[in-house]
Amino acid sequence: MDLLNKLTTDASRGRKKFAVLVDPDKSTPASLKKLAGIASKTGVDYFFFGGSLLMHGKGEAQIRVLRDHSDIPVILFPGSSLQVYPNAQGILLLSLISGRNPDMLIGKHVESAALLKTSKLEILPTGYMLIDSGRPTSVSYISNTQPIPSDKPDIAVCTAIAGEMLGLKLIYMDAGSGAQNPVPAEMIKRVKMETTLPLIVGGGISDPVKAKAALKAGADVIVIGNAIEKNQGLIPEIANVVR
Ligand code: 1GP
Repeated sequence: MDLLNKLTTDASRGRKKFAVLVDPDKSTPASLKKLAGIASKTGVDYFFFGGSLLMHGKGEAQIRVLRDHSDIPVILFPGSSLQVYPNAQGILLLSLISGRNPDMLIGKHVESAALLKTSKLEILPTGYMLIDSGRPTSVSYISNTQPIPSDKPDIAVCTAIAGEMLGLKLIYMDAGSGAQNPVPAEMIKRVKMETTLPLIVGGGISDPVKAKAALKAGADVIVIGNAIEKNQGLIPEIANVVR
């Protein structure tokens, strides 16, 4: 089954999923090999691969390490159109619908469209929503967009509904990497209630309690990066919560 079908079927059946975010700039071949081993044993569902910056050109080699040492699908979560690596299985084609920067809504997509079309990457059209997390994050700075205020669930709901009506297939609510506060449970709950798309939630989920809160509120997939970079021992604990 392809990635999008599986994500959609699993979400409709209430099967929660766990994605580990791999930031290429913070990874080495040795750390990725170790990560792939732990993640395979503990039942991580996806690797999301990407970051706000790109300090080197080793992405393709890094993905090869992950794929050589695990069967977990690698899905690109690109911080820019420079981060399109053909040896991943899929790509979150992000339209930053919480912002009003035309480049992030459609411009970058036009630039990469021909390349993506000829690649073997599965395209996962994603409505990407940044949620305020209490302080500026790299992604709001780099994307030159304002996040949705965390106490405005109505704005989040209407943004997600608009994304669904435009034909996007996934919604990703992100407080940003290393966020001070994760996306509020109330906001997750409202967006889940008012839309039918699989809901990905990430940013600032740093322990099993926060993971459980996001899942219970309605997240179908939780994404964790920072906390796992600091402590890979967290993976089995989070995997338990997800199961
Ligand atoms: C950020 O959702 C991801 O885009 C993950 O965030 O690094 O805070 O876990 P963290």
